[in-house]
Amino acid sequence: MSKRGQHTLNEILSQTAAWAQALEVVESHRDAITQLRKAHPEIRALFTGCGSTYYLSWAAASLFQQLTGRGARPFPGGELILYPQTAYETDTPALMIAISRSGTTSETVAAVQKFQAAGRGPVVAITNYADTPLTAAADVSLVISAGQEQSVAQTRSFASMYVAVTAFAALAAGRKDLLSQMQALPVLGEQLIEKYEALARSLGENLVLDRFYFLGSGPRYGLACEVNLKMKEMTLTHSEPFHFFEFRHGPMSMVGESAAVIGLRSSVNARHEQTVLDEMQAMGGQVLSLGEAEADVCFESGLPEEIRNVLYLPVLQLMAYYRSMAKGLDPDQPKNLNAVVTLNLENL
Ligand code: F1P
Repeated sequence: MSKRGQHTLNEILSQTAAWAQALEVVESHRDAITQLRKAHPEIRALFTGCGSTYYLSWAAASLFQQLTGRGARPFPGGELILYPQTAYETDTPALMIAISRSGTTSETVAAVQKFQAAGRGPVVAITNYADTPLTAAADVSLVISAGQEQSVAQTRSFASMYVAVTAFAALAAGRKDLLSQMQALPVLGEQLIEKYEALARSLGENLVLDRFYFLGSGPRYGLACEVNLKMKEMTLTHSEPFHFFEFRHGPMSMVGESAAVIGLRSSVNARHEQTVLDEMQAMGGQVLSLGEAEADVCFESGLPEEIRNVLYLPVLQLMAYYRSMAKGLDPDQPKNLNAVVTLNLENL
């Protein structure tokens, strides 16, 4: 019998080895990715997944567009099968990047099959398991086995696939230099975990807090969505993600002494984003900022903004883990949730 929460903690703490493998996997597919870029220089990208991997698609699409200058949009797998006309542009080919830890989630696999049946374009899979319906269907598969997990909620797997997608976007943009700089990430991640685990624990164990708001803009919005999902799944706490300025348009009415407002701050817009956090602190909220410098959690990575975003994840995943434990829950096994969600999609 495993101890309550043992798998989640182990997976969070060991994730940097999976980041390193993600970089190796992308590097080993460099020719295939370069070939895709050259064969389809103008192609737009559709990123898809479900749950955590849908949020990963959000983060990835934004980053892909920022790095390559090509249009990219995220869709939940389910929306691509129910409303493909809202995603596909008439007569315009697209590149689909399907993201799934398991490679077996019904909607994601069906979205890929539907995309292929309509002859829309090539498919790249980003996943943690080989030999799945997803890898069987994809033209190129980036499989990061070191991201596999025993827990239901994604932590190590998510981060490993996010590193892979970041490296993929860098190569799709022809930026090999960024891929080389990413090699520093695993060591930086380890240092960050070591330095800030105690802070994550004290915030996580603060049960006076009853609501969590995660603010992230641009490529960080999808990451804010994901850490918000960790709070829901693992800790059964009211939690929501927002773009920084959006939070001021209504949601800030919820801020008071029991609210945590957590800012995934950029460098490029640090001043504006910090202004929002300062305002929430003045309203009584418990504020935590994460960023490259002058933040409660400082990365001090020296890396370009586009490639260091994975560093936001471990401390916030740990915060969710410690809150779950403090509430007497089992973070390895969230309520009402299975590791893979399967639906009967026969008639779609
Ligand atoms: C995604 C998923 C999520 C869910 C949970 C378990 O599966 O089912 O929807 O929130 O985190 O994983 P996958 O397609 O990435 O395997």
